[in-house]
Amino acid sequence: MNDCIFCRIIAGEIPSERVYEDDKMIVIRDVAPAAPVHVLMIPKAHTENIITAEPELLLYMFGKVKELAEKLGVNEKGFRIVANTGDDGGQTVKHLHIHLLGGKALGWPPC
Ligand code: D5M
Repeated sequence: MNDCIFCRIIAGEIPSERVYEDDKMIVIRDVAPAAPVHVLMIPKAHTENIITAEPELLLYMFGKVKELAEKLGVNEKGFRIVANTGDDGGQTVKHLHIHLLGGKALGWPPC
């Protein structure tokens, strides 16, 4: 998966600002933040998106959201999590990732 940018970030071949890491995932600052707080939860094992991922992995990642929101200081005022999926979902990087955005009042709908 050398052509996968997130696999290369996980391997340390491309720099990133990691805010969290464990054996299953990394969490990095988004390079083009859409909010004052904008990080990406990225599993270490390559899988394309929510459709291809094992349910146990998704459960694990969603189970980490509260801890991350507290760490990033957005748990009290609120935040949004987003998993763009496939072409119609606007997924540009084909390695599963969950956006966590906050730090301001976010608009809806997103586009
Ligand atoms: O979102 C893919 C996201 O990945 C998008 O918000 C930019 C971000 N991105 C792309 N390359 C990098 C690097 N190198 N570091 C940090 N963030 C990055 P999607 O949901 O696929 O549209």
